Amino acid sequence: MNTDFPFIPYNAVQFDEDQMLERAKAWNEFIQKRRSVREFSSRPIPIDLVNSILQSAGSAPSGANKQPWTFCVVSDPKIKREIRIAAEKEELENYESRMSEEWLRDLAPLGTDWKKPFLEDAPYLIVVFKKSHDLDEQGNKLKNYYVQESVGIACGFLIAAVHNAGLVTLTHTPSPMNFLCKILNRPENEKPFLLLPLGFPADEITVPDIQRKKLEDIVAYY
Ligand code: IYR
Repeated sequence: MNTDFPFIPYNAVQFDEDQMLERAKAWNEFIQKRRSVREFSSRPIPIDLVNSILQSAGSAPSGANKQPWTFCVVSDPKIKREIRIAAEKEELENYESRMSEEWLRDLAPLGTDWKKPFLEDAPYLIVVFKKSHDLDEQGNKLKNYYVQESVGIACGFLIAAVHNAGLVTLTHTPSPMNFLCKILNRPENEKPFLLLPLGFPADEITVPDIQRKKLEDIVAYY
């Protein structure tokens, strides 16, 4: 077999069956506590914490191990302001004319609107870009595969790592979000995927009392 990678032993983590169930239940209980938060404290967080979370995100599986993502870390208040102004401009148009009646009705219980103060309040904004292709040193295109799936999985890892660290985030998708390429001066092979404010929740916030679907409503056994 011709391969660029030597194969090395896989040292699987191992637990006995009781431990496995206990760990699965403990993780479930913990991840169930995660909520999307829209009001952020400006309390700073150390960059080491952000970097560690992003390393976890970057460990996600990806098509042919191409890792087709870039995580932009924004803390500069001037850039955050620029992003907020551009995002709110798009969102105002969304809420006032582009979103359907049904969509607005579905969002009403969540209390969202076009105003996005969290884009300035949160100490960090993580702007995730997907790389539709890569470029070699000569500028030739190199293919990436299952980009949408890969970057989506990496964002899932990121969100879980944020919760694990005791921080909060929100999957924000200002739409359209091309303005992020310009503001952050990204190369042409990168397209914005998701914007995640990162920080502590503001004091005494509330979240909507949503319920998660029951297991029998999300699983089919064969
Ligand atoms: N992107 C808009 C609208 C929005 C859409 C969905 I679907 C949500 O679950 C929440 C919001 C916004 O961020 O307000």
